[in-house]
Amino acid sequence: MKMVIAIVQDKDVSKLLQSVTRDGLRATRLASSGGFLRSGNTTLLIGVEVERLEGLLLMIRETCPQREEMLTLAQPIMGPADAHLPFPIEVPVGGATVFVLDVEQFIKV
Ligand code: 2BA
Ligand code: 2BA
Repeated sequence: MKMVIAIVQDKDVSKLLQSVTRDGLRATRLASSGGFLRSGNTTLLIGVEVERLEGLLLMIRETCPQREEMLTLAQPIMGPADAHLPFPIEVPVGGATVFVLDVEQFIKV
């Protein structure tokens, strides 16, 4: 068994969870946020049998497209007064950041 940790954008979660459960897979959803943009995202824990892993990864690829997001950073400007000039940068976000871990034991008690 593998544990798939998928960090996805909030807007993609419901579609992905629909596909996951429709396929008979199980998942746990955690509210999370990224260290860089500091905005909300969702972390899904999905324990799957090895033979279903590729299908799951395909599902994630199909439901979580990559997008560009505008982020406003405050850049210090040199001068007599300490000033910060806000400037927008475009950051690619998504599709999904996925970690696949080996599961040593899966126990239900
Ligand atoms: P955030 O940390 O909010 O990052 C959002 C996007 O900002 C990232 O998209 C990436 O394009 C950019 N970014 C992040 N850190 C950066 C940095 N130090 N310098 C320049 N650009 C940076 P993704 O790479 O698609 O990541 C989406 C979210 O997935 C991240 O949200 C974070 O929550 C998670 N993530 C990505 N890589 C991770 C990792 N190695 N470990 C744990 N979480 C990770
Ligand atoms: P359980 O199988 O006892 O699962 C309880 C909770 O444990 C799940 O909540 C989920 O958060 C987590 N979980 C279980 N197996 C997991 C796995 N392989 N990977 C990640 N997390 C896992 P819910 O998703 O709300 O499910 C509640 C109950 O509904 C489940 O109890 C199961 O009896 C049933 N169920 C869940 N998904 C199903 C599906 N795709 N088809 C049929 N029944 C499902």
